[in-house]
Amino acid sequence: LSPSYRLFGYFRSSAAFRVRIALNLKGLKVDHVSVNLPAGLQHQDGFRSLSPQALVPLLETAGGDRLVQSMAIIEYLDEMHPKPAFLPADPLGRAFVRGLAQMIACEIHPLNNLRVLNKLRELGQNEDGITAWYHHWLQAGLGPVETRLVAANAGTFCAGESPGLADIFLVPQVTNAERYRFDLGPYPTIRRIVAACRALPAFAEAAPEKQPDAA
Ligand SMILES: N[C@@H](CCC(=O)N[C@@H](CS)C(=O)NCC(=O)O)C(=O)O
Repeated sequence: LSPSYRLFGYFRSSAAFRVRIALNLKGLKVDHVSVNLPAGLQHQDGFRSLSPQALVPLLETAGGDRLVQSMAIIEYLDEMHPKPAFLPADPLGRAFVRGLAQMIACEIHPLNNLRVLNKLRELGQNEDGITAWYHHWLQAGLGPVETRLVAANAGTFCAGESPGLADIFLVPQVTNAERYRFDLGPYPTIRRIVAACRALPAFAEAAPEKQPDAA
């Protein structure tokens, strides 16, 4: 069976990591194209002509359509390949899960992205300042995620007994936090859920260090 999708990503990109998890959970075959972000390849004309924002991930379908933004890509995959479902059946459950995913995707991740950190460096911030910035936004974002999970009496995963959209966003963000030596002690529910996810091959095989382009 030839792959029906092509994923432009980078091993360390947590947004691409989300899409890798989603593809694995759906059991979909994919060809990986590595875009070396630290080397700036996302800014070259070749990639920018595919993705005007110069960001990964970008998913190309068998029909040649190109999709950007990990949330949109993952919801597209969920609609095209409904089993296993990434969202609960009830509207309240769906809003809960989407809320968690957006707390990560909209309120934490964009502030700690490579281009933002590079801009801070350009404005004269040293590496201690960069780490303080990074940790600040993690703390501001993960605390409320933990609170919501505790209040909802989260199951093995963010919403019940099977992994879904919120877990797909949580694991890469926690992986980034670990890389930046952020203390996850105050977030026991997050740690428990992430451990449960990592025990699944779909998550484990999507991890940065498992990718062929890992440095
Ligand atoms: N909101 C976007 C974020 C995409 C994004 O920020 N990608 C990062 C890697 S995780 C990137 O390509 N960064 C390149 C840069 O900062 O120059 C999504 O969810 O797809």
